[in-house]
Amino acid sequence: MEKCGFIAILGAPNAGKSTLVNQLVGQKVSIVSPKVQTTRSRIMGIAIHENAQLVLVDTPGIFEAKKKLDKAMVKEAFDASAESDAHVLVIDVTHPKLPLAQKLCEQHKKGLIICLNKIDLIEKDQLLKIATTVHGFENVSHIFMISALLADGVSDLTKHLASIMPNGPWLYPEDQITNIPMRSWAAEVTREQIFLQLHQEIPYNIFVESESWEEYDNGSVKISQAIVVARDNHKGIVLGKGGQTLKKIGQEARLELENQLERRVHLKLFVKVEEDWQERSWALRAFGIGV
Ligand SMILES: Nc1nc2c(ncn2[C@@H]2O[C@H](COP(=O)(O)OP(=O)(O)OP(=O)(O)O)[C@@H](O)[C@H]2O)c(=O)[nH]1
Ligand SMILES: [Mg+2]
Repeated sequence: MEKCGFIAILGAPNAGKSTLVNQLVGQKVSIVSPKVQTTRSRIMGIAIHENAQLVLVDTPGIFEAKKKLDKAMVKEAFDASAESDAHVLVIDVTHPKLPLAQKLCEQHKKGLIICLNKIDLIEKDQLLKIATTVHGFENVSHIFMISALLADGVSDLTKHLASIMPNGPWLYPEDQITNIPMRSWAAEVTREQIFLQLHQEIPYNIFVESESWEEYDNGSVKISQAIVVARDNHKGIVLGKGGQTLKKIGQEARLELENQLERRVHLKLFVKVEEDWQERSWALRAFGIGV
């Protein structure tokens, strides 16, 4: 009998949700950075364990959102949660934000699986203190202690998730690992580099769009992408002195694309200014990824 279900991966920004999804899938489907609010929309990673297909839904971090954009991101996380068969709350043990976790547990009547993540970074006795506190929260069905980065404890989590999936046919072909269209995924790879190479507010004010994707007979692919910035002065920052910053973003993104696509990639990046892109078409464009 086949089993299949949706698993929402929830938690505060930077808790390690995307790292965990990538580790469960065994390949990188969702971008990761040391900055908060890297993930903007729901990204699905698909994993298989024995007869169970696990559809992991990576979500934007949950926090007290005030701006329109931020509220839309947090709503994505809650919507994903409402539609799922299982719910994993990822807690960064180095910044556990326990009041937020407690509140989420209280609201979550269906039961939450808690992953205490980044255990590679703290002492055992401190971890036990956090585990004891979390154990007292309402609606907690299981607690796992993991390092998503080092894959420590992740296989136990996989086994548990597989065991609780409902009976039903697999929803995706066996070799599919994400539901994101290639073009959107390629845009995410560039956005990840922008997060890694640029500082302060810039990464939060950009949008990357793959405008064309051309395949050649020799197996190579040419991808053109627009980096859309909200202000004129941001354009200069993305370009850098003599275009050096953009060049570096392009080089690193191309390497990652070549690595994952296993073929030669020509990546053409250009920067354009669209002052009101966030207001005008935020939901359509950013949440158009896959869902
Ligand atoms: N040391 C350590 N670092 C980790 C671990 N898991 C994640 N990280 C790091 O934590 C940072 C944030 O990881 P992400 O996976 O992007 O976190 P996220 O929860 O998806 O963040 P948002 O999408 O911004 O909400 C990255 O620098 C990761 O490498 C872990 O188990 N140990
Ligand atoms: Mg993320």
